Amino acid sequence: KKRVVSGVQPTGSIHLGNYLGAIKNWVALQDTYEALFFIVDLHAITLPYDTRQLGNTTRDTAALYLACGIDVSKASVFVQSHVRSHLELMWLLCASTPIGWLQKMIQFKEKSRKEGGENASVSLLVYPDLMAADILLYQADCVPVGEDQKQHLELARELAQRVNHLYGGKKWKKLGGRGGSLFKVPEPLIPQAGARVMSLTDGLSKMSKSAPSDMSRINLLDSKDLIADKIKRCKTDSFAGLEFDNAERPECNNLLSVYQIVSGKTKEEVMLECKDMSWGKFKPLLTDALIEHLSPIQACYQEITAETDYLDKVLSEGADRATELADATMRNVYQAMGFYPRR
Ligand code: AQP
Repeated sequence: KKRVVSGVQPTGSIHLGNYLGAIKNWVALQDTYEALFFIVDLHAITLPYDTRQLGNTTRDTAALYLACGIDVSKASVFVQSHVRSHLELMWLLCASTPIGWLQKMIQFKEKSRKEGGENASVSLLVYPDLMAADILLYQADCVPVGEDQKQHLELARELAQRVNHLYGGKKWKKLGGRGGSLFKVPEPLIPQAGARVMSLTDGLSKMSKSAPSDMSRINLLDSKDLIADKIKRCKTDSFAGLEFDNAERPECNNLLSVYQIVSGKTKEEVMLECKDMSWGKFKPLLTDALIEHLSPIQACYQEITAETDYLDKVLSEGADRATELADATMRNVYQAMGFYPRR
């Protein structure tokens, strides 16, 4: 089986965008691939964060992975910081990463500007090295990536090739290694279109954990009343009827797309049903579909979190499995880079 890895940052509540854009796709992937899904807590500290919340959010994110349908008999689920090699490999990769590669990353430019330029943390700059370590450590064949992570995955691929060239092959063999490549070069898995969920208050920005207003997103754990309130107050427009794909109506396209996915209908069915509807008629329909889709996930989350030992056991077993795979890579990398082994 080919191996796939992916993760979500525990930087806030998991929202509909994380679910429809990432976690829901993972559920489909776990049948075909050998999957490792982790909670990337080490990435979550690259921007200022609340130490009282990080642990809780990490636990909630893990519980939601399971509640959304990640099956631990098929996939390994673990917390990134529980497998120390992510950090070790990141450092070793840093040694082969030209600073220029990191400085040209769009996400670094945008996020560091927001943090006040020179005041942004070094971790924000080396974030792509940690992400490359997350992937290369497990010799992943593919990584599901959205538009905003494409550049980081490309860097991971270039880095894998660079390290293979610098330290692999004959040079590694001379040091007693098996020779050949140290890392598999991962391929991107681009999810189908339509999975990008936009903010409820601005159809041109993506739904995001870090947006200041909670009214801009539907969190997977929002109550029925809160979901109803958020949909009632979300941004719409004053055109007649409803339609997909009109660039002048980003909110309309977003809400219809969300409805289509959570109701399990086709685009054509949604069009037939909704094209002549007013917002007043459509909003309760969307609210009900959202509640119906999210209720079983919420019930499952409650069951999982009622029993803390269960989740901890799952995470511990996941970390054991991941450590086994990671250790094999690390032994090779240390050897190929010429380190003196502990005997
Ligand atoms: N709005 C979205 N629509 C579709 N997919 C989305 N993802 C995030 N937002 C949307 C996908 O969720 C996964 C987790 O990404 P992350 O934890 O690295 O967070 P992010 O991409 O930076 O976006 P968030 O969740 O809104 O967090 P903040 O606000 O902290 O940036 C990824 O696969 C991502 O594509």
